Formats: sequence, structure tokens, C-alpha cells
Amino acid sequence: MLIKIAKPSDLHESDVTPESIYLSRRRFMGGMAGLGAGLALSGHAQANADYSDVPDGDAPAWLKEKISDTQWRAITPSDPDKDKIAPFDDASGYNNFFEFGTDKGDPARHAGSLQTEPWSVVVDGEVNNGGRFALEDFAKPSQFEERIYRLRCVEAWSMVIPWLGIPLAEIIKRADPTSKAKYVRFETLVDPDQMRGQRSSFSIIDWPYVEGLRLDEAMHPLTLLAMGMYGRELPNQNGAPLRLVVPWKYGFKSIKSIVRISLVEEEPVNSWQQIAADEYGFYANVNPEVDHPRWSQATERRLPNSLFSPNTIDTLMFNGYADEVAEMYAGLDLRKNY
Ligand SMILES: Nc1nc2c(c(=O)[nH]1)N[C@H]1C(S)=C(S)[C@@H](COP(=O)(O)O)O[C@H]1N2
Ligand SMILES: [Mo]
Repeated sequence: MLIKIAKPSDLHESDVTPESIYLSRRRFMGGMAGLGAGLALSGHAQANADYSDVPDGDAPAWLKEKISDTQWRAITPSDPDKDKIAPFDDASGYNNFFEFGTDKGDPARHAGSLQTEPWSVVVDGEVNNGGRFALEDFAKPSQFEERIYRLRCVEAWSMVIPWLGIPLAEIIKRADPTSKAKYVRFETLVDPDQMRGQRSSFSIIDWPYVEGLRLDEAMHPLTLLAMGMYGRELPNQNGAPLRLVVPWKYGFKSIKSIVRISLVEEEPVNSWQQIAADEYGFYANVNPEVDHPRWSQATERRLPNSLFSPNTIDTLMFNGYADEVAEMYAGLDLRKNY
């Protein structure tokens, strides 16, 4: 079957109407049938997106309401053989979230202690319209969208995850950046009482976990601020209540449990770069041609897998989103700017 890829950057608000594409978690497949002209989607992704066996969370009422009002706007690359949505148990059970430990099972085991309500986000730096915002007020003016993205970890494993959230661009526009704003810097919560990984004196990370994007990357329509996944709120281990998702970059760029978003003049130093600048760079674009100093990036293990069926697949340039994002890097030496 030939899969057409909808280019989110080609989509405009007017292409989609809430009526034609309205969907809710339980009605997802029904909702998909009403897509307007100009939008292509994979029948496969459609068949995949059934969350009926995903456990309900206990999201606050305002978030449940936003989620039930989600619009489908952009389903991105889908190869019927490879891009199956990971089972919820894998996406919420095999995680990197060093604030809760370094084992893949630690976040699921220990992130329950994170208090995600109330939550506020500081928007500051080179903006005319900054401040501290309750998450609810931060989210409310925007329409929730579902995005099914590949997540490719720098450690060479990957999953396909359906996120719910709002384009980061909307938040940045609302903040009204000054002409000096060139980058966006993000910080995760610091609270050793709630985050046991921050109590360890052996931790290699100098908290807070920090990430950054160039302003054009942050404004790109694929860049999402996620508040949910699998038709429900984010499990704590996946970065509740607010995390970044930048699908064409290695997973470490997709910072979790964000409390601060700053528009800045200088390129931020992100946490992994600070630990090992020769291994992890600022850009961290998925690139099968530029190996990590200690392993190849040409292939990846697509989860779920097993010892007997490792499910190794080729890694794609920009994680399969080259049509969308490659032009942002025209003229940039991707070998130097890894
Ligand atoms: N604050 C914070 N954000 C983080 C991390 C982390 O350790 N701390 N790990 C990153 C890495 S390495 C990956 S691969 C993704 C994993 O996201 P997931 O657990 O939702 O799949 O989160 C990223 N965001
Ligand atoms: Mo990662």
C-alpha cells in the first residue's frame, strides 16, 4: 500500500474544521473518516490508533476537556510495515527520565511521586509578554492536536508514539519575542524531594535538565508541546504535565516536565552537551550518516522488540522528516553541527 504523507507545514487552520475532523479518544477511528480534502493519511495509522485498552488517567477536568476536543491535524510519516504505534505499556514503561533514575524502568517505578497539579510555567527572557502562567491558562487558548511521531533516542532505539498537545509556535507567538530573541531555552523542574534521581550525589547531570532550540526550529509546525499521549494525559514518566516533542531530533532534545521557557540571544548549552560535548551537540538532528563516537547511528531497534526478533530498521535522515525540516539546515555542516 502506498502511504501519502501529509505535510503539516502545508496545512492551514482553514483546511480543517472541528466538525469534519473532531475526534475523541474512544471515537478516534470514526473521526478519521471525516478528513477533508487535501489531507492524506495512512490507512494503517488509522487502524493502529485504537486506544480502547489504554488505562484511563486522572487528568484534571480542564485537561480532560481539552483532550476530548482534540483535532487531528497532521499524521506524519507512516510506513505500514514499520511504523506501528508502540503499545502504551512500552511507551510508558521504557523511559529515559534521569530525574527518576537511570534504568529504563526507573521512571515508571518512581515518577508517581511527582506532583503535577498545580503546575506553572515561567515564560521569560527576550519577550514582551512574559510571566508565570498556570498550565491551564497556558493551554486553554490553543486547540489540542494529535501527532503520531517517531521518537528516535540517541541510544539507537525508537518508538512510534501518538502525542496530544499544542504547537510550541503558538506559545512563542503569544509571548511576543523581541528582535533579540534567537533561541529558546527550556528547563525541567528541580525538586529533589519529588525527584529521587536529583538526590543522588552520583548524578552526572547538573540540574536542572536544560534543552534548547533555534527560534526557527521552535516555530516549526512539527514542534509540539505535549500534554497527553494515547488519547489521555501524559503519564508522569513521560514528562507530565508538559513536555517538548521535536520528532526530527534525538530524543534527548524532547525535554520533560517543563517549568521554564526562555527566549534568549545566545545558543543555550543543553545538559547532554554539558556532560559530553564531543558526543552530544546542540542540534542533535537524527542523522544515519554521522555516527556517535561510540556506536553507529545507521540503524535503530524499533520497539517493541525481543532478543529473537530485534526489529532492526534503517535510521532515516532527520528521522524521516527531511521533507519538512531539511531546508532549515541548508548550508549548515551537519557533521560539525551534530
Ligand atoms: N527532563 C528530562 N527530559 C528528558 C530526559 C531526561 O532524562 N530528563 N530524557 C530524554 C531522552 S534521552 C529521551 S530518549 C526522551 C524519552 O522520552 P519518553 O520516555 O517519553 O519516550 O526524553 C528526553 N527528555
Ligand atoms: Mo534518549
